[in-house]
Parts: sequence; C-alpha cells; structure tokens
Amino acid sequence: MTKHPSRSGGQILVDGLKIHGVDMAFGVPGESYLDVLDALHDSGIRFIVNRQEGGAAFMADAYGKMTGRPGICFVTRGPGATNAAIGLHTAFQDSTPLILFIGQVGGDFSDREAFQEIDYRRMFGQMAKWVAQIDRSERIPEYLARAFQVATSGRPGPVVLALPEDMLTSLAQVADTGRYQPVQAAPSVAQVEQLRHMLAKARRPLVLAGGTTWTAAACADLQRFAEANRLPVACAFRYQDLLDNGHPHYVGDVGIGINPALAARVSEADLILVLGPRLGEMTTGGYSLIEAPLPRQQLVHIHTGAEELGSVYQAALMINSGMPQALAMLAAMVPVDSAAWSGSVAEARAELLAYQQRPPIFRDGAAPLDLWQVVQEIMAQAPADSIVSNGAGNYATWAHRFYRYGAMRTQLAPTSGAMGYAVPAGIAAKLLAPARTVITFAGDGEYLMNGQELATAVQYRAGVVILVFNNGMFGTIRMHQERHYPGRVSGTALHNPDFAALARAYGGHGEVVLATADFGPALARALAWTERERLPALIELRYDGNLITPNATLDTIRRQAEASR
Ligand SMILES: Cc1ncc(C[n+]2csc(CCOP(=O)(O)OP(=O)(O)O)c2C)c(N)n1
Ligand SMILES: [Mg+2]
Repeated sequence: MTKHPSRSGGQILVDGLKIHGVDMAFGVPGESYLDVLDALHDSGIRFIVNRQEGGAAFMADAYGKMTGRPGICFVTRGPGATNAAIGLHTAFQDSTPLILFIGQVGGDFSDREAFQEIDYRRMFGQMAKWVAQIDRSERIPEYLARAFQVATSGRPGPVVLALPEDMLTSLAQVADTGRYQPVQAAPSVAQVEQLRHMLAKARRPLVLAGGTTWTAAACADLQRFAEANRLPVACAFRYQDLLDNGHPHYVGDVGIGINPALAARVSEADLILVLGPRLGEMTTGGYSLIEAPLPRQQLVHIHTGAEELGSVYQAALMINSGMPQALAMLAAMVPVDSAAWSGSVAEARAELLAYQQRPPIFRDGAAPLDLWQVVQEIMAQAPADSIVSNGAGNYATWAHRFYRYGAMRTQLAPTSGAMGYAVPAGIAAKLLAPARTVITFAGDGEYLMNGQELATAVQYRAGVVILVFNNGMFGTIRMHQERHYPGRVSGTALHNPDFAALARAYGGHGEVVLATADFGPALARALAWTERERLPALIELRYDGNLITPNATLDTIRRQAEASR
C-alpha cells in the first residue's frame, strides 16, 4: 500500500481545492476553521477577506457566474452561515456553481446546541443542491470531489460542506483525488431533427436564450444558428449578455419592464425555442406571456437539468443538455427555409431600438439629470467588454433597458432579485478581470446593503466605478405602494449619508452629480482614477424620486390608482 504523508484536515482540504483549480476564495474568518486559514497561508490561493459574509457569498456567486467554476466561500458557524445565506439563495435561483464551507462545532460538542451550532442540512435544505458535513478527515478528498461535481453538473448550483473543528485538526494519511469533470448531457440527433422539423413548420418562431453553462463558443454558436435561420433572439431576465446587444438579431430581454412590442411577440409566437433558461415568473410575465402548464405557443425547452424539464411547463419537445453541447448541434444544423418569417428580425430589432430611445420624461431637458443620457455616456466612454453589475431596485431598469451589453459575461445581476448584490459582484468581477472596466449600478437602498465591501475594494485595489442612484427611497416598493395604496407612503422613505464623502472616507474617489452635463466629465474622472489608482470611484446621482420608471412618474401612478378606486 502506498504511504501518504500525514496531513491535517485543513491541509487536505486546501490541497484538494488546488487540485480542483481554485485560485481565489472569499470569506470572513472564524475561530472554527483556523486550520484551513493556516493551510491557505502559503497555498497560492488568493483569499479575499470580506467585511460581511453576505458580501463574501455574493462575490463567490459572481465568480461562479463569470468563470463557470464554483465560487468558493468560507464562513464561520451559526452567525457567519446565516449572513451568507443570501448568497446561497441567489446561487440556487441563478443556478450558479458555488461551494460554501462552514466551520462547524467539533464532534466532541455536537448536538448539544453548543456555541453557534446549527444543523446545516436542515438550515440549507431548500437552498442548496447538496449539504453535507465531513466528519472524518480521511474522507475530505471524496466529499470535495463530489461537491465540485454536484455544483457544476446538470443544473449547476450551490453546495454546502460543514467542517467540524476537530475534524480539521485531526491528521490523516490519504490520497488526493483527481480533478472534477462537470457532466452535461447533449441532445440526440433525433431530437435535433425533431426541433428542425418543428422550426420548418413554424410561422412566427422566436429564440429565448438564458440560463447557465454558456461559454463564449456556445454564444458564438447561438449567433450562427440565429443568423442561418433568420431567428430573432430575445434573452431571459438578467441573461441579456448571451448575444451582443448590438447584433441585428438581438431583440431585447424578457423580464421586468419588458418592451410591450416584445411581449406581444412572445405571446403571439407559434414556436419558442427556449435555449437554457428556467421559465420563471420574471421571464414569463408572471406565467402569463407563456401560460403554465400548457402554453399557447409550442415550446422546445432545452435545459441543463433533467428535473427542470416538464416540472412547470409541458414543452412539446424537452431536451436535456448543456448549452455548449446543444448550441454546437444547432449551429451545425442544416438551416430551414425561413422565408415565412424573414422580416421578423428587422421588425423586432426596430421595435427594440424604438424602445431604447430617450423616454418622454427626459425630453427637452424636462429633468435636471437625464438618466437615459447617463447610460448613453457610459456606452460612449466604457469599452464594449465592460462588466455591468446591479442588484434589485427600479434603478436597474436604466441598465437593463438602455445599456447595450457586450458579448458574454458583461452582465452580473441576480435573477433571484436580491438587493445587496451590485457592489460585491462588481468588486469580484474586477478582482477576476483587472484589465476590464467594471460599472456598478446601485440604488441608494441597494448600495447600503453591502456598501461596507468598499473597504474590500480598497484593500485589494479593485478599481470599480459605482453609480449610486439616489432617489431617497426604496423606490420599487414605493411604486407598488402608490399603485395599491395611493398617497400612503409607509416604510419606504430613506434619509441617506453623503455617499461621495463616504467613498472618500474608505479611500476611494467620490463625487455628486446633479445635472446631465456634469455626468460625462465625472465619469471620465472616475474611469481615469480607477485606472490610475486601482481604487474604487463612486458617483452619486442625485435626482427627483418622482422619476420612478422610464414610462411613469410616481405622481401619474398615484393619480391613476386614485382614479380607478
Ligand atoms: C435583500 C432584499 N431585501 C428587500 C427586497 C425588496 N426590495 C426590492 S427592490 C427594493 C428597493 C430598492 O431600493 P433602491 O436600491 O434604492 O432602488 P430604487 O428602487 O429606489 O431605484 C426593495 C426593498 C429585496 N429584493 N431584497
Ligand atoms: Mg432608491
């Protein structure tokens, strides 16, 4: 029998992370996993220390979205794990590969409700693909390999591994495993033939792309497939970057604030090729554009998870496949005769471009700060491969509707609708891709949910540009309030700090912009600062909260609600 050197649990774990290709991890330390921290010390793995576990878990999610490899997050027992939960929930809803390691009470004290003890299997049962506790250090390689397999195979998602303290310090002589291999299915030739047959018979087909496991090659194949069959391509909620938004076949996103003309196209399509996304509430207009369980349109649903297919929608054709596998076959498919819908790409594209024009609320300088112009200025100054992050709030509309996302992994946004994602995700993106420009859209509410991570950005010199859309309120909720309880503002007003001064206090650059003409120069200064100093820059956009969406003001929403009472 081969003799293996004696290693502590923490050392075996970190050696395993290296075997599985981990180069960066996020976390907040705890006394529960000192042995891991010690093994990380000279591991070559970059351990980014966060200021709150919510920020760490969101950064791990952003890492997973950007790379397709599991984002790694380390947190301590009870309090650390509870703080990290938001990132786990997001990774689950967004199908992001992520592994959360939690320091756990030692086996000598377990099941006594010892200090900070929680049973993570129960706590995270619904939020993770797999939750386990490693009780013996010699079994770490096996658990670790499985965690990487589970997080990346089929429908990707988060995995939780609890690490009892005494297990981490106990010595074992054990072999490491090899590197994990993500497993994805592929369509059969017969399935592609059937899809082709259905497409050939269609009159108003539409592609709806989204979901995970996409690669640059898969995105290129999507473009080829769309061009060859003259198909309009819409993208699912917060997966807008699967096709360059400047491409003539890109016709918009199916999500919150959908272009009514595109909504009509989805409703009236006779065949929707659903390439990748779960058909969730946000991507189906609350299950109305595409009715569940039996849609009016014929659906071809391609998804990475077999368990997802047929779970809500009974598609006419269900194909279990990873996106690279499926798109390679679709790109290679003999194109069908597309004469019946040959005009639809140009028409749908024209509808998108019309929807992206300056909205009337800003016409003729109607508002001192034109948020549409802000987005135009970003597109003029930032390179096409810039990464744009956001969390939840009405401010996100300015990005989703008017910003033209470049090729894949230029959009980092939670389909889970979690607030607090924008800032940590932007910082993680910059740490991963220091040469690329990162622009973070954050509301005033959003920013303060994880604004403390600005300290992390300064510590690791992540030069992100953060735009704080300050309307003095939790705007989305205020909008719903005006619709349902007009004039009765409750729990949604915010008194804010001086955001620019706050950024400077952290060591970043900070400015306030009140007028349209001042934004361009402010952005140029912010971009130059982030480039030169490799430190974050924040621009607070202070504007009238009445401007709640590109289509409606709070006043008009209130008046309409009152009139219909
Ligand atoms: C963690 C979390 N808490 C609460 C909510 C509910 N919520 C959705 S949007 C929103 C307000 C966002 O406010 P802000 O960031 O200022 O953006 P605005 O809508 O004002 O543009 C709230 C409270 C949420 N989605 N996530
Ligand atoms: Mg706000």
